Amino acid sequence: MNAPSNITQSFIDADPYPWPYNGDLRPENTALIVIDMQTDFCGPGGYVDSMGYDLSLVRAPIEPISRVLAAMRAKGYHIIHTREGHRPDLGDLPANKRWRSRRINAGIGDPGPCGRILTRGEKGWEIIPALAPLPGEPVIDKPGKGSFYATDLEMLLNLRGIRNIVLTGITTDVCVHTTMREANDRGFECIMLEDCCGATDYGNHLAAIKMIKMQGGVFGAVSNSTTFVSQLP
Ligand code: C5J
Repeated sequence: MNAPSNITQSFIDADPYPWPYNGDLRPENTALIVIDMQTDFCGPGGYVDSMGYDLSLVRAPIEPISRVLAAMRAKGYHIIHTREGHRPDLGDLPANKRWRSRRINAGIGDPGPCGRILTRGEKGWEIIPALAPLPGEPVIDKPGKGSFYATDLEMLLNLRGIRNIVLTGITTDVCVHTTMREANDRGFECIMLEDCCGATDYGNHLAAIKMIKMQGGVFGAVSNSTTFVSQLP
């Protein structure tokens, strides 16, 4: 759909096309989604740390995200946060997901330095204080990688008239990518800010970004926090 003719068109420099495709970029129709910036994914003693990955890769996006958050909050854009985690009784944890995590000594639901791993209500499951949601900003609790599966995210976006989604968070190749794919298939216009994302493997981070740009932007477009903040209307 093209922007109504009485609306000024605004674009963010992005790859492979200026985003959004129709220039209809406004606080009313655009949301920032901050994905899974939880201690379990980027803090000492959390799930990713227990698996032995380099925390610096998943902590790198904290500062760029906080700049984007501040800019979008100041201009009145929608802000949504997500958390991956399971019910304390693990009734929403598929057996194969638990089995795989236990094989690598990071059993979901098992005790760890930050409480039970990836379990709702535990310390490790909380969003890190540097990116804490403000009162009124929705937090989507999801049992899977995608933010749409088994959540009310789509309803919330539709009821607010949101068409554009700015994706940030961790990890680039897993929860951020899955959410971007889910959103794209539903017709949302997506952009990923590459320095606002991080993966447990840098090669996977780069590959995930490259995948977005194929086929004319098969899942949307890619930009970065500096460009985005300087061009955000
Ligand atoms: C993973 C996530 N990697 N937030 N979750 O298990 O990407």
